[in-house]
Amino acid sequence: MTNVPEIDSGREPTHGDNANEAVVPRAGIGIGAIAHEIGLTKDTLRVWERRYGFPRPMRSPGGERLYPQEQVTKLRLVKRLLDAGHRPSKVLVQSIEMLQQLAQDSGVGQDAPDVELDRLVRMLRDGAYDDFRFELLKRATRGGLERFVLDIAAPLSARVGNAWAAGTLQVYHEHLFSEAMQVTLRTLLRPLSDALRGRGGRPRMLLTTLTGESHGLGILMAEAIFSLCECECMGLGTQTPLHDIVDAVNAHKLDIVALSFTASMPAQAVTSGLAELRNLLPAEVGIWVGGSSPVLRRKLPEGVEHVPGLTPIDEAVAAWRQAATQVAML
Ligand code: B12
Repeated sequence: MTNVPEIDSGREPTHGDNANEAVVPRAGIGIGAIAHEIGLTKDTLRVWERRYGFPRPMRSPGGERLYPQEQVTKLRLVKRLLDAGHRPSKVLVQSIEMLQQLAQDSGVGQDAPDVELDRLVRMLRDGAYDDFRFELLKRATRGGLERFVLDIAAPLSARVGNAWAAGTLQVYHEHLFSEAMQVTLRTLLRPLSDALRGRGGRPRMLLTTLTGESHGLGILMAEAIFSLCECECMGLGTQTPLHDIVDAVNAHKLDIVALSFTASMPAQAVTSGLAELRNLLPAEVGIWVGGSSPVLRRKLPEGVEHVPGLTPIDEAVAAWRQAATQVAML
């Protein structure tokens, strides 16, 4: 959610116009910025334009595509519907009102009513950051790490993302949210990690994201749950190059690499990154992936396991331990 620079296109597409003519100022956003923001490739945007007549960008005096804000809003909605399983041919031809209806009918981006979570989002929106930070810490210490992760951190992240997509929170709100959430999670996690160190808790996990995935809250939440399952965890933050992952695994004799992917990382980058990492790691080292990227629900490279959420972590760890015991008995 970076601030996308607005470029004043000056007018509708008009190659060869006289630049001195009076112009109607119209704001537009370039194709690279749009593709990055929405999580699509530039090629996809061009193909849709040709095939479905949407989006319909204006042109800069130099002929570059410029997308007006209404089209960006519609594209954002289109992307969320596609992530939820709708097809491009069905959604791209609809009006924004129809798409909003479709999103509502299929529950896409809709937050279930929750007074407490709504209150936290309001604090962020109203600039009550000290209150927000205090509330997070209070809830975390009152309910404990697991309840905090499952009942507050995870659903609040989705809510904040939806509020940004709906335009009711700004990017800087999201940064403040991430900062406060990370501090709270780490504060609770630290004593647990310290106590687990040296106890030989297995599987020994490395947790990170691949280059291109800058969202780090999902993997931090996963680290909290793995730690509660008494796994020894090595969190490397976000965007670790593949060779560094491999070096860390070999140096520390780690059992599993756990990775997180949101929908903002292009599908191709997810699958190629995973295939390459699989090739580089010894066969006995597991790769577990989680997060909201729709790619994870499709076919993954052989030897990569999808853990579909935070609650299934318990089960995945138990299954790994059982398999490890059987191997040890052979
Ligand atoms: C905070 C945030 C940011 C912060 C990130 C700061 C940080 N240090 O992490 C900032 C402001 C920097 C940011 C930037 C962007 N963001 Co952002 N961001 C979010 C937000 C609110 C939370 C991010 C997050 O960490 N999510 C990850 C976790 C919490 O959610 P999850 O993927 O659903 O995973 C869950 C489980 O599956 C599990 N899990 C996750 N990982 C793993 C791993 C394992 C092994 C296991 C077992 C489980 C597990 O835990 C989660 C809890 O339920 C989300 C909203 C959302 N719904 O996630 C948007 C969101 C991910 N961002 C989005 C976008 C578009 C962006 C930008 C591209 C926007 C832009 N204009 O530039 C940039 C990306 C920049 C880049 N270079 O990649 C979109 C992506 C949608 C899409 N289809 O592309 C989202 C979904 C918002 C939205 N509703 O549209 N963002």
